Amino acid sequence: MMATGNTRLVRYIAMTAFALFVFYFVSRSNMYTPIPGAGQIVKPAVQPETPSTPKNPNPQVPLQPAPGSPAEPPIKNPPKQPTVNTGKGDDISFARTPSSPGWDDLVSINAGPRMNATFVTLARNTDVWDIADSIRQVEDRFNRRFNYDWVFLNDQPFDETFKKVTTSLVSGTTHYGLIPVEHWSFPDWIDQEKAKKVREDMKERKIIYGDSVSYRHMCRFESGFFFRHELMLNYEWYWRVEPSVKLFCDVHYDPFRVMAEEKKKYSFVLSLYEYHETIPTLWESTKKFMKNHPEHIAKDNSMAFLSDDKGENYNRCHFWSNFEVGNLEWLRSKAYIDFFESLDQDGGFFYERWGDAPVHSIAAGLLLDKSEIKFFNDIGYWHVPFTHCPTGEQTRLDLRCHCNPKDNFDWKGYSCTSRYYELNGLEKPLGWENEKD
Ligand SMILES: Nc1nc2c(ncn2[C@@H]2O[C@H](COP(=O)(O)OP(=O)(O)OP(=O)(O)O)[C@@H](O)[C@H]2O)c(=O)[nH]1
Ligand SMILES: [Mg+2]
Repeated sequence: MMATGNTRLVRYIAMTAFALFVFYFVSRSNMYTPIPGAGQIVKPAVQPETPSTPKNPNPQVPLQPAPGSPAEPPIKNPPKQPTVNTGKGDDISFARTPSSPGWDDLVSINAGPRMNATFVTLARNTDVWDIADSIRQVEDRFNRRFNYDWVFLNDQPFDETFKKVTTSLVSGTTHYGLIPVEHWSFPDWIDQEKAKKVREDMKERKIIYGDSVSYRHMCRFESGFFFRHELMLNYEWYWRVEPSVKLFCDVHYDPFRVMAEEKKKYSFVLSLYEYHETIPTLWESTKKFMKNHPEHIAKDNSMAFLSDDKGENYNRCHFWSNFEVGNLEWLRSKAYIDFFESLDQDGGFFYERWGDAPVHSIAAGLLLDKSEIKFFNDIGYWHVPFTHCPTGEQTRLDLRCHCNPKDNFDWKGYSCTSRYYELNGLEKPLGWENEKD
């Protein structure tokens, strides 16, 4: 009996100890299980103190394999990247106004998601120091906190100096591509003799770059091929940068992400009138395209930006394409490719001197909904000889701009930016009247 009683007592003690033990574990694990949506602290995707990964600031968005490397064939249809992981509105990675959290932090690697995006520059080896200047500005004002890649394209192989200098300056990964000869030569339907006569004639008439063959290849490449280069197939968004440009203001937010969130496809900071002599028949070709492909013309397009008589004549307004942030999938779309190929067949890249700026602009104006074109007032920019200095003193102070507002081209007589505002029913930024001619 005694033994039985003792055994029972021991069993009770053991069971009680076990029950307490189980209770302890359950209660502890409850304490540390995050309750969805209950305000737990989520670590930012990027820890600023992990300098070993500066080239991939967002581990949730894996870096692309080195494009173009022999072992890694280019991704023809890049998988859709997770683009935006927060709703509109401000968060710590998306400071758009001085009252946004994180506005004052211009040092840490930005914690937000990254877009599948790259800078892109077409350049010659001799452009190295001029592009170094541009990169330094882009890095200091924006990319040192975002570390986006940079693709360099050239019709000749890049030399070691070019690669060394640019790689040392870019905070993201750099890629160097050779342009295939088919993208930088006369198509077989072009009459070489006729093209030569045009160049000689333009030289006599002193038309800028009128006698240059390479300038024409450059304009045709930027119009129809850069976005199809194998290195570019890996990306969805691009920001074009030319040698010797300036950025005047801090860029606090990610312009690629702004484009995606606002459903934009093309953007600009400067617009102006093209020289008539370089594009006498561009609009005739455009009208032919519109007739042949009415299916590509957007219903709510920006014809009023391009024409003052509902499409009969081109007013020569265009977005200046040496600065562009845009969507590569739009440029690779059937609509855009049909447009480019139709123009290319007509031969005006060689029989005249069609620039990529009016070509991109007419495409954006006709193939996109007008709401898909963005004007970045807050990106201060200069490419000889024009300045875009943000309108509005408070904006310039908040963004620490170092441009003279008197130089702002936007509201001068030769700019087309007023038309963009009017066409889109936008209110011009405060203070614009003080910056007219
Ligand atoms: N690889 C290569 N790049 C070129 C060539 N010509 C021009 N580019 C690049 O194409 C872009 C446009 O050329 P630019 O010479 O700047 O033309 P632009 O802006 O109309 O004229 P500028 O007022 O002289 O700047 C720049 O990024 C140049 O570096 C060329 O023959 N080969
Ligand atoms: Mg230039």
